[in-house]
Amino acid sequence: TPDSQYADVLRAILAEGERTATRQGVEALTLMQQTTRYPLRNGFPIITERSIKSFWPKAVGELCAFINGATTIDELAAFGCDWWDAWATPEKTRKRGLPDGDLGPGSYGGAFHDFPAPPGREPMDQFTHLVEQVRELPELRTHFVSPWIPQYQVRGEGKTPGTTIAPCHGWVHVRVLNGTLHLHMFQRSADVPVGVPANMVQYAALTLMLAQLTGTRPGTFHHTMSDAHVYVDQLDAVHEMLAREPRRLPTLTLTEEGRRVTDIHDFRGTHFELADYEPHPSIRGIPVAS
Ligand code: UFP
Repeated sequence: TPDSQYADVLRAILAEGERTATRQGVEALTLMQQTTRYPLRNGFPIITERSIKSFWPKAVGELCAFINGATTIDELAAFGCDWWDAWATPEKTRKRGLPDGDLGPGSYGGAFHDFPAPPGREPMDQFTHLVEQVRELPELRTHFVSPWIPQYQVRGEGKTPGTTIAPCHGWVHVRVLNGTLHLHMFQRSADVPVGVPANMVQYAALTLMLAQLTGTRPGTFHHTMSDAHVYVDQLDAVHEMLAREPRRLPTLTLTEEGRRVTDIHDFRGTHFELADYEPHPSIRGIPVAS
């Protein structure tokens, strides 16, 4: 059956969103707390309102890179993800005292893979820890990952954050119920037309990876978008998507090689294959605020 949750979020923002100024200089229609849930047995959440066939593997590659601690655009490119240039321009990195092309230790890779530890302790690799904990104590409600290192997120006059970006997504709560692994991802800031389709793919794919690594069945991907927004320069594209009937969700599965992975760091975007994806045509050039 077709899935209209993504279109429903867009429609809710158009109907109830407040027009507000943003850091990026383009106004946005903003609505707080939109949620979606995708039981993965019903299909995989890759939007059908426009085709993202050409970029879903890059989204998975990006998350794999972050899990491996990537903080530079070169490291991200090595995982097949080439869309970070706008966030690591010399102007942005130098202003924060970072090397060219480096998003900084306060970006996703730093937080996921090298979370700062108290003196005398090793930095924390959060996903290694998560997998170990789920394997050992699946019944716990404490399986949680955070992309947010507060000391690197101070902004304002005279302050220097340790990153060129403030993580938008990646607060992850994993819960295993009767052998089925559910994943809830909280997203602080959600560009619903452009960013969210990629973020949905990333964390639904993560659900498959974690289930594979822990011998559980993939359950539901829950997505909370705290600040869900549409930039006003994206409205034409949004109306175009909403004029299209949502279609049934495709299937994303791990390849044979992917099913043999035993260490979370070894997953790659190429370990997934997509079937039965019959979306509406892509929409080129939807503006992205950086
Ligand atoms: N954004 C996403 N998903 C992402 C990503 C960025 O939606 O994966 F990297 C959007 C959200 C927002 C902007 O429009 O990027 C970040 O701006 P801010 O830091 O002001 O929330």
